[in-house]
Amino acid sequence: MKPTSRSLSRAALASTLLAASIGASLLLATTSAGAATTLGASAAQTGRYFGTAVSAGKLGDTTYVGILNREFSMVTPENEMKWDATEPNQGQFSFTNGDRILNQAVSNGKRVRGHALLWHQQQPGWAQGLSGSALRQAALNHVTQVATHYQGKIYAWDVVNEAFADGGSGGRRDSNLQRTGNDWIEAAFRAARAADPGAKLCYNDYNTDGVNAKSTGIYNMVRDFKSRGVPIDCVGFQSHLSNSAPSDYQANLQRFADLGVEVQITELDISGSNQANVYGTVTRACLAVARCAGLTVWGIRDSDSWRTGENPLLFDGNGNKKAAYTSVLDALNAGGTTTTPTTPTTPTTPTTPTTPSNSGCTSSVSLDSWNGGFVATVRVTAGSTALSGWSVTTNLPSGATVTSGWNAGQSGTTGSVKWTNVGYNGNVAAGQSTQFGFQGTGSADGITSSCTAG
Ligand code: G2I
Repeated sequence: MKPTSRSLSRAALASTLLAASIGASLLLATTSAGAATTLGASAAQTGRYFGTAVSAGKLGDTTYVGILNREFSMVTPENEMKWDATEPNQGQFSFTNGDRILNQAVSNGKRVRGHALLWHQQQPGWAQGLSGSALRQAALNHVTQVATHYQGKIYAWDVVNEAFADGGSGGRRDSNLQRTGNDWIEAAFRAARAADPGAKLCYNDYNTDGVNAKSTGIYNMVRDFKSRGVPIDCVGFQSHLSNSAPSDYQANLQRFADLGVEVQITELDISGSNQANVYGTVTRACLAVARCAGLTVWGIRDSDSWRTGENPLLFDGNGNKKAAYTSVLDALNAGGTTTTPTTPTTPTTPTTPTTPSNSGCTSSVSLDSWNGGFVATVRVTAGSTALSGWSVTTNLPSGATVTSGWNAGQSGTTGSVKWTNVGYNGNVAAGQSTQFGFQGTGSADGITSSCTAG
């Protein structure tokens, strides 16, 4: 029997419904695959991270740790890797709290941003009392020691934090570090690169969230560093914002990215009634810039924020998601450019091969050079018996002059310079190594070294 038009339309309706329901379930599957439900997972869809500042003192708080483990893929120690925390007395390093945060993060599959090797604030009292070459040497030794301790474990270091002045000058901020010479920033970057060639090295600052005199001063420094081969990989935009973001926020990120550095939002927090919208705007700006590697908020719950009473974060004091959270998550899930991860540029070039001069120990020099200067890192390695003291002679080419050294006693500044262990690094177990370093003017290309035990 011929189907009636009614039964035809019934059949058609049924198949339409069937198709619709298959379509709906397909659509649903697609949507849920593309809509991750945590900040870290949704940022990962475009190759980015989503991080938070973490305080070691809160790692026993189960609500805090629950949100941390669920939501974030990057961690920045809020205070625990700063100079006052890591070197409370000169030459005595304390990594306990920094290590706690790092280990908690790594064991939960997160990466770590190191913050911050040199800053005019949160310096230990002994450093505040230094100036000139003593401070320069202490600062570079600090960079070397801390970056060496965390070598291979840090995604990116804020090597220098907040070195530019606020206001219209576009110049450097006055500080004890700045008074050691304008090249202190590049010397710090070179020392950090020598200590941990695998970490991205960032300059980090605030009030740089649009095109203004301060961000332009930093832009010019980064451009200069890139042109001279100073090892810089990234610029951190803290983004402590109040109710709005500059209209050229994204354009400002993009102009830095166009210099060939990665850009990162490093300390995001936003006060005010427009908070949720601004969080969305900032997130979309990062997503629109291919070299924007990720965003970090400066704390988890409003009660964890340094901005007491301003409630600038994504979770309320009870750990509940706020509208700002949803705004960020939706922006991340809407997608954007896929970020193009870069690897640190200009890795240190090891120069001299190990020169075994006698039994007992060997030495090798890593040089990080720029036009007119260098930082040398010397590794001293014990042979088959332990060392209870060592000395290294470095032979510098003519024109090279040592201006300061660290972790070794020094005799001479040009030509043949002798270095002797200090109290804490004379004992080196068989097969193990210790390091010292120095910086100087001129070119040290061709430097050789030899080590003597005892
Ligand atoms: O100031 C906000 C941030 C600006 N950019 C660099 C960041 O490193 C900085 O973080 C804040 C921390 O969030 C605060 O927690 O840096 C402050 C220090 O300048 C930190 O505050 C300090 C207090 O001033 C100290 O009294 C306290 O002992 O935190 C210390 C540890 O809790």
